[in-house]
Amino acid sequence: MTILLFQLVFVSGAAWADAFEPGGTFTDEDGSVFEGAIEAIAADGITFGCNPPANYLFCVDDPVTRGQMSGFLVRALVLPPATTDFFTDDSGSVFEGAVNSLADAGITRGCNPPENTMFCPDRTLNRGEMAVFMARAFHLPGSSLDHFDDDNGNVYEGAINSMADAGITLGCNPPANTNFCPGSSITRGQMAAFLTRAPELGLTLMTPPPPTRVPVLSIINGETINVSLDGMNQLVRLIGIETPEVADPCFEEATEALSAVVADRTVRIDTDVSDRDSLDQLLRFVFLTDGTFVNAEMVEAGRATAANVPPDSEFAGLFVLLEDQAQAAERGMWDTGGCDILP
Ligand SMILES: [Ca+2]
Ligand SMILES: [Ca+2]
Ligand SMILES: [Ca+2]
Repeated sequence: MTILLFQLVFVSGAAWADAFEPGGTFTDEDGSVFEGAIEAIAADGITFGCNPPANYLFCVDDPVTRGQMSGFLVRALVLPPATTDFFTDDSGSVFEGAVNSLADAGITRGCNPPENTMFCPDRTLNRGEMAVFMARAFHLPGSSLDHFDDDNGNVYEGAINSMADAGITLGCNPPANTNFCPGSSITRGQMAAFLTRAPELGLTLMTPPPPTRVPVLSIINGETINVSLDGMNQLVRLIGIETPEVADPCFEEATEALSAVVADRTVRIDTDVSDRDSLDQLLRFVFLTDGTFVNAEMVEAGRATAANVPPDSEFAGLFVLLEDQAQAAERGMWDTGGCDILP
């Protein structure tokens, strides 16, 4: 079949023949500094081009959209199709299948945390979002270093530092490279270069183990649940958040808030870096099956505070942001008329 298609392509006219030589699959990036990288990922089946069905163009200078990035990663990781429809805003997008595969593998969470009902497939991918995708697709360890100034408090800072640790990226203001420009877009050519530089840096794309689905048996407190995993009861400590201790104000309210979200439900649990904490509890991000990010929801509701414990820092920036918003809006424990924890 492959041979037949190959022959059909080559007998179908002079314009086609021109398109295939001398510079590989695409013609519009011939001579570009990215051509080697682009032709390499094309040869690996990671990209098909930008003018289907002919696909002899790569659109090297176009910004990468979130949908396109999903397509790149799903093909690079050879992820299987998903049976869950995770997002509402990608219906009819050519990338919907790839987006669902990526979400099912736990590599993307959506674009509107903590609800995560949308993916924003047509929006331009920014460098911060790219860092998150790369950190998860390459299983980059968490970082305790702070590489750049302009991402401080940014929801992507943890992933950006992990990427910088791994040597995948330099800053955006050479030669000082003190900034990362997390909000800037990247071109399809730069994306290709990122993907092909990885092996030189000793990095391998790895399909992550899919998030585990477990029934919630009981709620211990606002940051800990008891689940059934592989036939055993296991305590799961929610990563990155902290709720009041048992004797402190707002303890009951935090426990009730978590219970209202996860009691008697099946949840998806997913690791950051560490498997367990010092108390032998599983350290996990907890999601409802519709994608709702429970850890984040607790902070957003003002029932938990952000508590960054490196190396499990993937969402540390998001949690700080949500805590600031909850405090400003006086939600939950920040409500001076409620179970006020403030002195
Ligand atoms: Ca070419
Ligand atoms: Ca969908
Ligand atoms: Ca920083």
